[in-house]
Amino acid sequence: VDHGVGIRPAYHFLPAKNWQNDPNGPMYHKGVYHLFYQYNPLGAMWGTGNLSWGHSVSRDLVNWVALHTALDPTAPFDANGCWSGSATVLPSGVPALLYTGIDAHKVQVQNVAFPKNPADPFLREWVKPTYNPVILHPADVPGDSFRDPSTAWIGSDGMWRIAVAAKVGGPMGIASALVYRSKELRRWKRNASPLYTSRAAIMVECPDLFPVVRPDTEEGRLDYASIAATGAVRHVLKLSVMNTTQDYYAVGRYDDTADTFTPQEDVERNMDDCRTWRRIDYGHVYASKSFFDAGKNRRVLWAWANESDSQADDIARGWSGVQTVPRKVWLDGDGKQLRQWPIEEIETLRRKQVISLLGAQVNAGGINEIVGAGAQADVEAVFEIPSLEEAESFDPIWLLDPQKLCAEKGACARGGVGPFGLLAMASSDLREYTSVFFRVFKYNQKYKVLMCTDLTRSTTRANVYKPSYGGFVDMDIEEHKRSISLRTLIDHSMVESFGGGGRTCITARVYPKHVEKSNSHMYLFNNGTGVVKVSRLEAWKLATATVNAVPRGS
Ligand code: DQQ
Repeated sequence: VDHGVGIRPAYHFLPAKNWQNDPNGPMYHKGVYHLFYQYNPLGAMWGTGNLSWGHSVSRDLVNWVALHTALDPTAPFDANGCWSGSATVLPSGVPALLYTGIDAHKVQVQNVAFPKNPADPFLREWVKPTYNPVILHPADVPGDSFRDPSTAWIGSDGMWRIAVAAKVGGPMGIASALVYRSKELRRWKRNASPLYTSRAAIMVECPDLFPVVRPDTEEGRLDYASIAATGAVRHVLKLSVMNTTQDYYAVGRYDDTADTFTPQEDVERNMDDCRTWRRIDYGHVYASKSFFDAGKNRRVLWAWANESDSQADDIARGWSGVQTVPRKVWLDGDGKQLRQWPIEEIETLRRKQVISLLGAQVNAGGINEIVGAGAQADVEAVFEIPSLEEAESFDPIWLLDPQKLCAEKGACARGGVGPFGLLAMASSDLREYTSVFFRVFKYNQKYKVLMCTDLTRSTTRANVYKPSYGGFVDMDIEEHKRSISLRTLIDHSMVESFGGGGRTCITARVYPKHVEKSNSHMYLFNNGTGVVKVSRLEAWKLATATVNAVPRGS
């Protein structure tokens, strides 16, 4: 029995086999993109340690060649695992990797590694200097809660800085992003004040600090977070919170003298509790990490999408864990939120356009097939709502939990304006489908847009996690001519959606049963009381990318 039939992604990044989790050290170096990742060479489970850094290279961020593991747990300072970390391209052009080692005593320490031969275009071999570890866990941080060094940046005094996640002050400590400073990445000194703390979060992981500018302002080279936070430049701090397994971010100001990050004020959010911040993705991703792509002067983010079926299923299939498509990220014109969009290179996989139409409509209760889109597709739709009169009224209690609201008001629950959107990975009898949709509510003389990916009908298989994911789309729908866009990338078990031009992203893993024997269908649907216009609809079948040179599982 081939357990992976129809499920293995065809253009998302995953190794040939085995377990992967966090993206590590993404970088652009002399025309080559590198992606490292948490990897278990021994099987399809996370295991009890002993993780390596898998390593692949690419010229286009779409097709990847697998190299040997870059870091393996071979030294006393990483004997029990090479955990997450980041790459920093030094001004000399030579990159360095900073990562967490689980040492021989199972204590977390920070290490550095350099390319053995910096002239090798693929940087195949990495050396770990014997002077490692470069940072030991401080006395006020438990040895199991000190990890994930960020990409280094240069402060106003010319010194390097990194952020390291830590739980400060004993077992019930305070989640902190500590800052360490160094002249040469070898001798590090901890700053007295952390970059940011959040008592409520307890422990954070994989901190990422980066500068952003609005697209309507002049773009600088946003490679280091050192760029003075003046004028159009803002900073984003992303933290992965362990106890919710979600990635949160805030736009704010990084003070490059004090090395502190202050989130911008925002009603509805408590800046001291990073679990109330905006989310990188309202679906199933974790441990995201971005890098500056000097080749195209853009910031690109990766994130890990864990499996949502059982570990036994993963082991039977022989692989587990997918990366999202690389996403370009920038600051929205509102100055408060990020926008994310699949890098343009993904469009090179668009082989066959299955539909292109303008000015269609989906009637109330209607469903229209997008013929031929299948299980490897890229769909872009712009929905226009002729009248917002029918919008249901919004209860402010829902602000706290959009996911719960999506669970209460699924695709089948008739609404006023919406639910309307897509049914993807659908079986021909519609016993299985994954719905991605919007619903518009009336709220405070304005409108509130909810986006959901509902997995409750995604598979008839047992032992699969099938929630209804949800997030609000922070946009004024009236100012946008009562229009809202949806782009969804479908890749077998990945359904990755970008709502409102990338303001709200929802990534889901799905395991439909019908794909073992038959094709998948896609539909537009509208379960509201009024007509929804589809002012633009384009869909393509996507080609299979060469990802780590393995034949597909099906
Ligand atoms: N995964 C790594 C850690 C990190 C966690 C270990 C986040 O370094 O904190 O695989 O998923």
